[in-house]
Amino acid sequence: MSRRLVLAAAQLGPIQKAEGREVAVGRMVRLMETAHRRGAEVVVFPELALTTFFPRWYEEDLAKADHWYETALPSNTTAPLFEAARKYGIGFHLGYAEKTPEGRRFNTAVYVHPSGEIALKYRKVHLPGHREFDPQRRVQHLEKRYFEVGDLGFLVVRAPIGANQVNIGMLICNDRRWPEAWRVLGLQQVELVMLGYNTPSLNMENRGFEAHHLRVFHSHLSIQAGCYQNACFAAGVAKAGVEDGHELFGHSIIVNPQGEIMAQATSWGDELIVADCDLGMCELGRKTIFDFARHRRPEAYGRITAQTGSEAPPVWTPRG
Ligand code: CDT
Repeated sequence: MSRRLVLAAAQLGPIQKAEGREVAVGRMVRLMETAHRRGAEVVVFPELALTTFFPRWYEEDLAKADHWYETALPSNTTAPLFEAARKYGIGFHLGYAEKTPEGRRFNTAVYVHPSGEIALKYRKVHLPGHREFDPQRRVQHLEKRYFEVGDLGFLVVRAPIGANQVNIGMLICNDRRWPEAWRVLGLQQVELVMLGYNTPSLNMENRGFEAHHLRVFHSHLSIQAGCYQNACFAAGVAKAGVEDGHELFGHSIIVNPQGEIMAQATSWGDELIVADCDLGMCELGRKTIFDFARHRRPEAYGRITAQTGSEAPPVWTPRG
């Protein structure tokens, strides 16, 4: 019997610094209504979906940044998302800034079942950017200041979505560029990777020119390769458009296990894209070219976990 999943990626247009969470939540509820009308069983929202991408703003005193974080889910402000999920029978993925009761801060995502229960939580592992104010940069990217490295690993859980049990995993933004992260999910037979991102249209490090179009190309390349090499679907979902004067690219996509783009956002605003996913497609790769049990050679991969930075190779010189 075929296992089909109607998957929606809900791209969000910009959220300005001055806007309250209720504005974003209202827009997200409208996207959930649209998703329901279009038959979706799950909606994936972007990274840090409730606020502007605040790591672009430097705050000397971390406590003064507290207002960007959620201390509970649901809260009064986020409750409408949970109500919409229950009303429409749709699960949703939400990226948000988490502050724990112990005061720890993470860039976090959850998958919420229509019942309102959290079936999976993930805390971003690959934090890009820097910790201190960097005068060389055109725009700051202070994720290393505002978040700790995620401590939950790359988990996969088999959870109900619509009529199916689906192996779901998560990555957040910069994680998508690291094949190791995808492979850890692949080793747990992930079928659907939920992945939100906030990526500036321009390289802000000011250390050389990177063409505008390559930014989107590298994002798609990473997601498409991750899906193909791990025989899974992914929803890669952007926050897009000009936020606080700084442009984030959209181009949200849904990708199948062949690495093909099934649906792509065409605007830089709030936009829902939907794809009808045959989960059985995950089996072909898993049983043939990426049959890990038959073909992987972990004894040759020692450097992957033993080493962080790259090392220069030995020098060979011809004898004669
Ligand atoms: N949010 C996030 O992880 N963005 C990064 C931007 C990298 S530039 C410091 C990304 O990899 O898309």
